[in-house]
Amino acid sequence: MFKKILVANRGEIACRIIRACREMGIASVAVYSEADRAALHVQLADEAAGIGPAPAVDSYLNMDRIIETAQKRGAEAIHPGYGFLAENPEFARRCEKAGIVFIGPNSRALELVGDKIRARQTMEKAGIPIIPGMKSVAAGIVEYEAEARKIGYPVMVKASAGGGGKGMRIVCSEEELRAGIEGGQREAKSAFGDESVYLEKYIEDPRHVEFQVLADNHGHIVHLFERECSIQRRHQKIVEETPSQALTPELRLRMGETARKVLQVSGYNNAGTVEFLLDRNKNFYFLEVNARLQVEHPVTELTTGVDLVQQQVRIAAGETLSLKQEDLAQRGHAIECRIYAEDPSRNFLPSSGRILYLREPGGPGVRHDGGIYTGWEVPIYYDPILAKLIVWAETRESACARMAAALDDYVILGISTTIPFLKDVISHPRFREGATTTAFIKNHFENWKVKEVAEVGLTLALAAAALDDLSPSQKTGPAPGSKKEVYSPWQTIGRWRIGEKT
Ligand code: MV4
Repeated sequence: MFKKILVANRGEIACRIIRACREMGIASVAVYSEADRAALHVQLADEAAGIGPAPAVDSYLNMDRIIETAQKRGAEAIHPGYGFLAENPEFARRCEKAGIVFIGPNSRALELVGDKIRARQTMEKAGIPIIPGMKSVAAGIVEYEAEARKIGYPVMVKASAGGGGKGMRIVCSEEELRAGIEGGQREAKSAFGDESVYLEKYIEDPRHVEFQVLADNHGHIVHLFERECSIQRRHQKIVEETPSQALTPELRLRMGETARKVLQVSGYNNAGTVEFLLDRNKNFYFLEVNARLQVEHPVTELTTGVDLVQQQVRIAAGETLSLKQEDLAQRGHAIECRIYAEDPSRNFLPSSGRILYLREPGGPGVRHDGGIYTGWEVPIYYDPILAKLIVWAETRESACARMAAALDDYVILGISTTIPFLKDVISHPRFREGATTTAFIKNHFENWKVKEVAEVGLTLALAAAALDDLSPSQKTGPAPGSKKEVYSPWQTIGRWRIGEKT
């Protein structure tokens, strides 16, 4: 087993990985940019090393600097987390060359799954269901027109180097095709430096169901069931859960076996996620492989009891999978809410600044994966994810209730967050019914605004607390309009969770 691991990431996921290392008796090295000197992951790790200026290209994406730091500090392996260098085949190859273990798939598998067209070819040959459409790039518009006619409108333009919705266009008729292709090519070129696009049949209002898979370096592959990730906004996931309400035991079995086969034919190792689209008639289609530990991995951990980060480390160290498919089962229900530093009342505008007060929820079945603390200033340079709130309960209904209560119990003051928005999503009748498709947010939460009263109450309390010099023992007199004799902002902040919002 490794003695020391460098964690090439920041925020909540770096903290998550550092904690796994500690539990396994492995020393951790955090890396940080100039904007992250005071970040939580730096405080949690056994060692920390500065790797450059705030912009990610100068720090968290600086491959040479990170590999050099690992060598200097004597780390035998690098965990990339998600984002940044996590799915970069060049980084994996450079690690391999430098004699450092990349905790993730081998560079050849990363290359294959990163190329959507090649992946589609591979999957089709293996008999894995793919969305009807092209399996190579066309030479020009005439060929695209012929292909689109064969597929039948509406079609979808997709970037071969893509993923996450970039370069995607829906095209409903031949008149729109040229503009769709050219727009997709332009976007793909600027986002990935590769303008290759292809066409697929457009599937209306699908569900996004993904399977967690683990593959060791000795040919053993297991899946750890699904995650339902349909609640998204502009390809940004907001709420994830498992099990999916859309699957029957029989469908789950078939999709799980398909997911294992996807990894097998890709020559894949370590943790991966196989994404499927599920149409209205419950046909499923392979979409892509996410070759990383995913943001939403905790819901799988809570329902299967498997620590996915520890599994990744063991696999990377060459151990044989100790898990057997027939021993794995889902128990209960888990839901995750992503807490972003964004203002949901202002079109999810990123919000930066100092966290003046943080109270994390707790209690049975409540897990908080965060990268924040009171007094920390949220930098503007990176993905605005602050933390994840994950709950587990025996049934979906009780998990919803637990999540609603935990969100009410969660206070972050000083910056705007998605917490109030998440409360409304979780309490929405359609969500409670499990009617979660990719159109859910668009259909029910367009132009959502935070409720006036609640906002004013907490802002007042915050202002009063600040005037109070953050001293909980002091009283400041009655709040404007309050019937109470004495007013304590701390009581207001404290009562926030039970809904007494003045
Ligand atoms: C699709 C689709 C409909 N038809 N492909 C979006 C991200 C990328 N991974 C694939 N995506 C989609 N591909 C066809 N042929 C609809 C989406 C899609 C979507 C997929 C998963 C989760 C949320 C989504 C939101 C909008 C569109």
